[in-house]
This record gives sequence, structure tokens and C-alpha cells, in this order.
Amino acid sequence: MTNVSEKNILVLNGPNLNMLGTREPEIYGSETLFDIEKNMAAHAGTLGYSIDFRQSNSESELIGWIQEAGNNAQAILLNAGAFTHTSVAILDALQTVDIPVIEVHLSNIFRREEFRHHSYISPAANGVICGFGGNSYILALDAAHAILS
Ligand code: CA2
Repeated sequence: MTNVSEKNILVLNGPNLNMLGTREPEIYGSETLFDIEKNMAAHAGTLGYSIDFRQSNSESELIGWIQEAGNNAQAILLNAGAFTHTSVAILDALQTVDIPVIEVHLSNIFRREEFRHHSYISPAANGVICGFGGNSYILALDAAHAILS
């Protein structure tokens, strides 16, 4: 893993989140994923963490990163995108790691279509933060810090 330090937070982003900032700003805001990464890195620095920020459109790649995280990270912040609503495999992977997991969403999934109201991932998460746009990630980092402190 890149950017490994003693206090490392793994931030995983699922499918299509690389498209942030290009369309649907009314739902997801106008920040790009890179903007979110930069803001998180700055905030993480003030808390004494480094972040390892990744995105993949592949369920398999996300699962591999989750499996490795137990050895390399103190916590996982995960926006699994649409896999949130479909993936038992990601749930199973999260249940193999023994570090805090915070589920993150930009949008308030409970104000949206009914199929977005259910998350397969939440049972493996310490908590869920959704609806605050890019700030959801900052709030999730604060939540992880509170758990780790
Ligand atoms: O609100 C979130 O963060 C979501 O995880 C985003 C997912 C969606 O399937 C979840 O229900 C909620 C979708 C990410 C796709 O993002 C795009 C952004 C801009 C343009 C196209 C896709």
C-alpha cells in the first residue's frame, strides 16, 4: 500500500465516484473526488493521520483492498457507491477485518429511491454518515478519530 504510516486511514471509493464533479451536482455536489481527497488529506494531517485514498469500479479490487487493510490501516472509510445496495461480498470482506469501518455517502440515501435505502454494508460498519456531500468524508474521519482515540 502507498502512503503507509503508523496512523493510516484507508479511504475507499466504489464505482463511478471517479465521475464526481462532472454531472449530477444537485445530488453529489460539484467537488471532484480529487478535491475531496485533498480536503481529507489536509484534515487528516491536523489529526495526525495519513490517508490512503483509492477508487475502483471493480468489486474484486475493492475486496482485495479491504482484505489487506487489516495489516496496513487503523480504520476504513468506505463509500461503496452502488455496491452498497448489492454486495454481500463486500459485507463478507468487511467482516474479516478487525478495524473500525465507517460507511460514507455523499447523498442522503434515505431521501432517494427506495432501492438505495438498504445497505448490505451497514451491518459491518461502526456507523454511517450520509447526506453532507464532500463533508461526509471529513465527518467520517472525525468519527474514526473519535473511535481510535
Ligand atoms: O451518495 C453516495 O455517496 C452514493 O454512494 C453514490 C453512489 C450511489 O449509487 C449510492 O446510492 C449513493 C453513486 C456514485 C456515482 O457518482 C456519480 C457522480 C457523478 C456522476 C455520475 C456518478
